[in-house]
Amino acid sequence: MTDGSAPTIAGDGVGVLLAGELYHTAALRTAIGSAADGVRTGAELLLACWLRYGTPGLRLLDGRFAAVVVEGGTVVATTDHAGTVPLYLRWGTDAIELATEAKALVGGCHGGLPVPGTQLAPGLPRVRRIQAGTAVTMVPETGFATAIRTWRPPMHRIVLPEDVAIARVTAVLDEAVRSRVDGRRATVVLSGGIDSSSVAALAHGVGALAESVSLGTDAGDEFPAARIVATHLGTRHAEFRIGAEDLVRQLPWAVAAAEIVDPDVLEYLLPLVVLYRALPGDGRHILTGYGADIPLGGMHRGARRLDSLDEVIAVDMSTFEGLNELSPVLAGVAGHWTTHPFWDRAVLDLLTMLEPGLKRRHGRDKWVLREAMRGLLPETTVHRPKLGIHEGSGASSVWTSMLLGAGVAAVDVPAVKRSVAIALHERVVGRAEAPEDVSFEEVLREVVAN
Ligand code: IOT
Ligand code: MG
Repeated sequence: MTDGSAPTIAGDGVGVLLAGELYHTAALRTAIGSAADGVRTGAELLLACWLRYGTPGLRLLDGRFAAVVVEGGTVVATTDHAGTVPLYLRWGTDAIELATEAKALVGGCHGGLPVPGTQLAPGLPRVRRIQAGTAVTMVPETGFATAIRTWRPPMHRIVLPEDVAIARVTAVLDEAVRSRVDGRRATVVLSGGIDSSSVAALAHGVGALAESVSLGTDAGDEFPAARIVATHLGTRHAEFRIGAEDLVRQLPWAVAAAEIVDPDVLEYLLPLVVLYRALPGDGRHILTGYGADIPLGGMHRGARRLDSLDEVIAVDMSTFEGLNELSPVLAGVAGHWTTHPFWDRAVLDLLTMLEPGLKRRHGRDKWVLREAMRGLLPETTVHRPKLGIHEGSGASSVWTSMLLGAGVAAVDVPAVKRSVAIALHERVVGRAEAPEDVSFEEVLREVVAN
């Protein structure tokens, strides 16, 4: 799972493997100095950084990656600040196996013992996930393991004048988009909400927006809102409409890609997986607006008071681990690469740190972002209220009606959704069955019958 450049490199007795990409590399090159001269790929830069700084140097890396460094008898496995590229570990009696998909590590009868900086993967007793913002050092010979944190969500909040906060958000998000496109042409998955519209406008601003794409179903769409943005920017835009029940039938794909059992999160990820699979062409470079709601409290429309808003933000920022919402596998199953500017390290730090009164202000949610984008987007987009992807696409409601149609009582729907997710996970992750061989309806019938 990489951006296409050579993922492995060896030098000075050190081997590195980089799954993903580094951003904002100019500053890192300066810090490394002449050893960075002639360095081209992310893996080469990681190696140069390692040779100069060692394990603590992993704290300098800013990107979307999982990486492994092998030196002498030591193996170091690390994730980016937010673990956006999942990294799984199985430490058996004679080998350490690492993979960006848990399903690659099932089977075998060893592994699963506690390792610092890791958590058990759901439903897989021998597979552990390297935590977000963590580097785990392992010595296979002795069984020794230790971990350091490379990032933590900020807990403090900063107070800024409105204009300063707005300018900082604009600058940091613009830089995140620039660093992510880096001369390439990008597709933006566009709902027409403020998050994805910001990304589309900034990508267009640097001449990198090849096309925006929107998903709708026969149960609902946000096509008009997305079209307003594309028309305003004057960019190419495509709409994909699919039957809502057919969308829900693709749940095995979403579970296989996300490798999670949380039904709420699966409802967010399912429409995206379906859209990625519907896109024509191969190897697209896709930008999303995903994740903006987490540091900005966008999902919590009910949290009116600033104390409760900041509290839910703190909770969301400490519970995203292992949900794999930003995993590249979601689009990787369709041969595309994704990246998420709102979870750029500097963007995430700033948005999290801003005091909640800048996030809910003058009666608006995500106020500071809306103001930052005012000059780039139509007024209707700047003011458009939040609509979740699971609502706009009908993913939640149609999954519910399919359960009701299968005889599930309304009160049992949430529990049955979870049971279906667990049963699907058992097959497409636990037994690594191909998602095309797993029928949603068959799994649902089995769950209902038990
Ligand atoms: P939402 O914010 O609606 O969508 C996430 C991204 O998916 C959008 O920014 C956009 O890039 C893309 N997208 C959404 N709808 C469409 C569409 N119809 N067509 C094309 N692209 C679309 C959940 C949510 O409401 O999604 N995501 C939250 C976080 C969930 C909470 N997670 C957590 N607490 N760990 C978010 O922050 O984006
Ligand atoms: Mg959003």
